[in-house]
Amino acid sequence: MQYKPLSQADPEVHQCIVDELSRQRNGLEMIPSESYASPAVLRAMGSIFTNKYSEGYPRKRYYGGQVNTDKLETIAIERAKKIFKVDHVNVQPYSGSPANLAVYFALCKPGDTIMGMDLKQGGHLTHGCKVNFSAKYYKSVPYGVGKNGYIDFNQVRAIAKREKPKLIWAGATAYPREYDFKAFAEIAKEVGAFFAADIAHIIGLIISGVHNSPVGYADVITSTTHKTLRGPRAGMILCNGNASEPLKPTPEITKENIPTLIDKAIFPGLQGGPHEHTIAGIAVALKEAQTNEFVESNRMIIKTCKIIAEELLEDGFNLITGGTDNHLILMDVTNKNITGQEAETALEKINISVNKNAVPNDPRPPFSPSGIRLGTPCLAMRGMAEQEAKIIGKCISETLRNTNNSQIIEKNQKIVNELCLKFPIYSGREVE
Ligand code: DSN
Repeated sequence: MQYKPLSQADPEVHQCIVDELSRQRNGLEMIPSESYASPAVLRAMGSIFTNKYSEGYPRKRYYGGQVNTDKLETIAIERAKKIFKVDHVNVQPYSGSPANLAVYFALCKPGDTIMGMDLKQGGHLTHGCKVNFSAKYYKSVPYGVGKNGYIDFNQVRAIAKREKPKLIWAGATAYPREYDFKAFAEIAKEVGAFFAADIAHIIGLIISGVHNSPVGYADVITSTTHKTLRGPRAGMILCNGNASEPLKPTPEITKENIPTLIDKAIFPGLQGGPHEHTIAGIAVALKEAQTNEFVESNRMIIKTCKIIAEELLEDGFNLITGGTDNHLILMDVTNKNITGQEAETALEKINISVNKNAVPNDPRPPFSPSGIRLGTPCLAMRGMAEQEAKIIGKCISETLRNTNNSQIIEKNQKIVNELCLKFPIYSGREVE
């Protein structure tokens, strides 16, 4: 069979990829949930493993021809087990939301009470937001943050004692501080709940030892693999204990049975054939995550984030919790007489991508919230360090204080362009 290169086979799609590559190269990506997958990860993901059906798990499949998929999936599993020092890993979730759905499916019955951080206070949709399956099929009793923006553990404990949830989640999408997994575990134990930690945002920080780990505290840990892990868009579930034979009936919902319950929830409970090409990308990302370069880059994510936070604080910006411990900043911009949407648009003009975001107890509507969320994973991955963080902090501050001043916009656009040229991404032809 004769194949044409993509540029000839489908010039329209090829052009979209070329244009997106140019956008990524020429702008500063500061949406904290984004990252750059390496060319090796991209290569693995775009491989011929996409052709293969492999329902089941290594050595227990429903289709033949699994000699290479078994080897591949086992490599990914073993790498994750080694990194996190856990007994059991499932690398088949299609992404973070399906991974979380599997936790519910494994550990709860419809109608059970579940508890996660309120979306309006920084939590994730799948942790019990009222428009999501997690609140439609379960009774959601959310917790939030205190006046200082930090998770209020007195409130978490009080709600847990009152509502007796079956499952408590730690993890969020817009929380700028370190999570106290031990405190969550203690509360879960007090009320007899399962404790799930969703580490999607901070997985790279945990691997690099710059954020504490939920291993040893959480009964089950979920993550995406495309945020600070820098892998493909997918998910992963980690736990301790051993899974029993998948062909046996689903066991009782107990802590000891979690590995089996999770495996059965993913397949055949929720998903069909695993995306082995994506699992190939996860395996490569997990190998890269064991390098010094990965660890150093994650250290730099936090350092640069703190520097940008300091610059913004100096100029009177209102940072939720007054700063950051991790890779992201959540900032209420209304004291500068702009909305989150206006801030996002102004920064887009200087080629910095951030996202508008609600702040805790936001009086404004979700489509036009009071804040923005920004972060440094992509900056550090480009090799930017303290000096560049200072420059970027100043650019953001000046732009947001002068959203209608075209000269200032132009000046900062130039600074951003120069930084992008000095710290290129995908500079070879390997991803074109
Ligand atoms: N949408 C992701 C984020 O941006 O944080 C969470 O799923």
